[in-house]
Amino acid sequence: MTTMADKKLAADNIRLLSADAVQKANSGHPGMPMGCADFAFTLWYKYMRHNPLNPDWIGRDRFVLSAGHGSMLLYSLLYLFDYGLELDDIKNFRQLNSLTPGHPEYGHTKGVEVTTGPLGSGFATAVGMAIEAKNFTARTGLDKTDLFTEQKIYALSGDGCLMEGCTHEAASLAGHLKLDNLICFYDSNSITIEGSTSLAFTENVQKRFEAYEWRVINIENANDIAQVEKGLDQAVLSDGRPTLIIGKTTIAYGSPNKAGKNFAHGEPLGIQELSATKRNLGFPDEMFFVKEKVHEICDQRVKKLKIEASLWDGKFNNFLENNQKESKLISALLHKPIPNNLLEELLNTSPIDKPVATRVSSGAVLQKIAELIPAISGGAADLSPSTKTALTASGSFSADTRDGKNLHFGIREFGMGLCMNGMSLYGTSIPYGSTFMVFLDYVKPAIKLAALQNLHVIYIFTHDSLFVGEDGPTHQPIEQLAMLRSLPNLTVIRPADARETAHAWNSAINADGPVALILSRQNLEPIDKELAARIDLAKGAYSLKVADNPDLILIATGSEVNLALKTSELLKNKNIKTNIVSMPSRELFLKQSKEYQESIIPSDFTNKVSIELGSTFGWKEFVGSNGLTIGVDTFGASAPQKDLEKLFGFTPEQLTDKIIKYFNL
Ligand SMILES: Cc1ncc(C[n+]2csc(CCOP(=O)(O)OP(=O)(O)O)c2C)c(N)n1
Ligand SMILES: [Mg+2]
Repeated sequence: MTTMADKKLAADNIRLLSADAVQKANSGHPGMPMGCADFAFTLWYKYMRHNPLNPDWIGRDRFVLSAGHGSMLLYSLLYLFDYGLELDDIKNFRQLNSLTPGHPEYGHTKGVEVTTGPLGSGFATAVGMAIEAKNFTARTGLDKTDLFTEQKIYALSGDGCLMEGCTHEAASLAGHLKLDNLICFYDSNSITIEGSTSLAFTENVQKRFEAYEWRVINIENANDIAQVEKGLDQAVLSDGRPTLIIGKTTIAYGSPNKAGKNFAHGEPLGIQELSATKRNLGFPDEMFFVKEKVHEICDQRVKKLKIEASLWDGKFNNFLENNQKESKLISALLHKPIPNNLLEELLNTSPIDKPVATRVSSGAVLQKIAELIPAISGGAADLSPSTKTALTASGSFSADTRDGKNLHFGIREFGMGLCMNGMSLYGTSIPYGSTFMVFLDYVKPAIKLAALQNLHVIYIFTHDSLFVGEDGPTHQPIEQLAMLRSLPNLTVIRPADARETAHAWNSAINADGPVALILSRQNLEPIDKELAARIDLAKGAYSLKVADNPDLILIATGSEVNLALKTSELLKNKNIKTNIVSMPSRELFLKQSKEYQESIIPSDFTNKVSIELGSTFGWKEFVGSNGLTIGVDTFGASAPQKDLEKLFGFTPEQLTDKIIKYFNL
């Protein structure tokens, strides 16, 4: 029997391990781990279903440390619960190549479910996990067993998380969707970096969450384990809504002189104060001291957890054996196999021989993908009629219909992106999300987190240039392509017509990280059939048209490929010979061998032109210092496309003149 005193001892030990690690690193955040140790230990020890032996166990509850600055709290737990962290890892907190970086990094440290640090992002990611858990179990019939009914997604958030807008978006969606598998703990310590929350945050959080249709449970003193247990006993019993536990805590609890103070947030306690804290908590004045009793109770618990997980596995395997159809689907969702002939199937579905917008051909292709790859699910931020992303063969995911694959994220772009990350991290979806390209500014931080975590999520950004026309400059992307291309580990693909769009989706599905598809609102002529035989999108760029001894190389992307072809015809009339390079993906091209790159865009060839209806930023890299970059480096204007073409010099005639003049041809 573990006594309350034993549990308190463990929580105190977590406080001190965390404070010691911050002290040794001489950087980090001791306050939050010290304040939340009672809640977090209680959760991990008594309530959470997890399996340290197999951190990827699909039956596990998820724990998301949204307040990522409190990473030492998580590392202390991973150490005590035997996830593979050693005391030396704790001693190496924040050091180069350690398993204990400043903020938790998914894929780097076993047991870290999500990369967190940008406040609020973990909370919203947890909402995505809760969505996917509901969807996965409903689609596979597992919701009718007792295997997943108890599964919870836990998030730990602080004042900062709840101030950030993304938690508003995600909480609003979670309440609407009645995600009763979601339990968020709010570490209400009334302190942030600058001082008391009264400086900037006085709203009634309880009423706010009740308005979102959440259940709110208050723990008056969440540094008292008995009260924490009472709160969690209630929280784990679903009442049909997501749950917010508001736990009042004291930052740096246990420190005689720094508890409750804002400077305990992000600086070491100091050697003297650390000693005083250890004295106060009845611990010896030693660094990284772990009481035997604490190891004992954690080890016992881990043993039990392992037994519970293996019993669960037995039941799960039994389900798989007795439910062939469901078992097949579960396997497809978990392993996400890709048919060998995917590209062929997509080309057969794509309307390749008539002028269509690439958003439209993408929509057609997506239906086929959803049919062939069950793990595909997603939606839009209220724009699916425009982004063409609704799956016609499937229903909507809602509080009443958990098995629908169409997600209605609402007008919450940032929330959408973070939910996509959560869906992907849960492990049973290749999620996609869509909006107008210009609004990717609202979702960018989520894309960065997807790139950092190498998540296979797919963005569909439509209305990809100022040729959206009449909506005007607020709706016209300019710098968005350059911004996306500057993000490491993101593959950006801007196809030129329906054929290239089928290829683009093929590459997106075969990618092993995040992808952004950039699609047109306006119709685009299909690339001439003969030329189209040269399409080699997977290489990122290829020669669509080749001349003998060319005078020029025109490099274009997306809607500007056709424009380049037309321009080359006019140039030909003037005896100027051009090569046309279609470059749908800079990233894929830069992954090719130097020889291939040189064969398409030779560096010693001077007369090179880039044509793209957006910022010219980045194009000098390909056209060289003598080359010509044609784009738009101002904002657009509200007018019909025809007028904008002339205003910005994007007619074949204007382009021809400009090129001839520039190169003195
Ligand atoms: C999006 C974002 N903005 C700012 C920061 C920098 N930052 C880290 S912690 C913090 C204060 C957080 O306060 P709170 O959540 O109450 O944490 P506590 O001080 O209670 O540990 C800030 C501003 C951040 N990590 N993420
Ligand atoms: Mg706080």
